[in-house]
Amino acid sequence: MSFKKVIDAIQKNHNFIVTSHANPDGDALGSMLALGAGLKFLGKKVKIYSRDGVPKTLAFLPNTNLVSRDLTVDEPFDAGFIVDCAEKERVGDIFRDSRGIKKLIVVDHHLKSGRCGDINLIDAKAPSTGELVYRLLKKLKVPISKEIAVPIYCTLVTDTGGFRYSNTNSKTLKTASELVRLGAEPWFVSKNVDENYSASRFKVLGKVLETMTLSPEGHLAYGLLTRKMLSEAGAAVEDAEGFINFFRSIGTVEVAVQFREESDNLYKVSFRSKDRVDVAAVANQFGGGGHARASGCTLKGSLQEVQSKILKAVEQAFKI
Ligand SMILES: [Mn+2]
Repeated sequence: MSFKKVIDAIQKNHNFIVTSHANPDGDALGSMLALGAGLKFLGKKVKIYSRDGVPKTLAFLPNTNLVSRDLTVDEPFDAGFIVDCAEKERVGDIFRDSRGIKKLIVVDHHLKSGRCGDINLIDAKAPSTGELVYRLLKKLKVPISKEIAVPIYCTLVTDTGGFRYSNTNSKTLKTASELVRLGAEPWFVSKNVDENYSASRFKVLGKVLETMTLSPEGHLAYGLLTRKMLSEAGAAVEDAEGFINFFRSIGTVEVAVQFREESDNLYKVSFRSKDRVDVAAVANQFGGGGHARASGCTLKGSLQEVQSKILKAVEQAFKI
């Protein structure tokens, strides 16, 4: 763990960019906002960059007005942070091609991390990237104000499924307890994260649930989300977040898979597992990544081709 190197880089530099993967989720955005606020407290100049801006569902977080969607390839920075992701290309094309960032620092908790940073602070055991940011800010003696506590608490809620997933342990709950003491309100965050959906979400959910296929022995469930379903329901991709968890929640299911049509002959495949199948290993076979219980990859081909490749790999994974 290279906390020391990261702390050094923060102390020696002034002008930072903080970013994460495109279509940021709660952990990505919460980590950016908390780190940004911490760096500002230390007197640093900070640009928080998100190619896709702030999703509506996360607009309740403090300081989202400071998130910028604009970046040019030559914009100069002493150092750049990528959080919750370790591949420059996942941030977006402009960031991937940027020439102005002198030192790149990755803070991430994914199992198979791209480690594209000059410094890589990676802990696959951390429940969220935000928890790593929290540890970093404490080591930097940054006082944890409410504007830091709330986004970090949000990273825990979103990445642990509301403190239910296997990445939740007593330390996670202790951290959450500290954050609540420091001003994060559980109901405020949960209400915004889990009870703030659009009605069109449920219209498209109905269509996706109808596509569900269950394997004969009931261990595998998979479903499909197409662009047509989204447009018929008047829904955006972000309205369909987390549908795969419905498939995993079936008692007999160990692995759930969702195929989402991204464009013609291009599918985003998401995986969830319950207890034993390492779905990060499955996603890795197709150039994707993630965690043992939640992962994803993108595949080219017709739906039939993509499904047959993926379902074969999942079948194999059951045998390991
Ligand atoms: Mn994460």
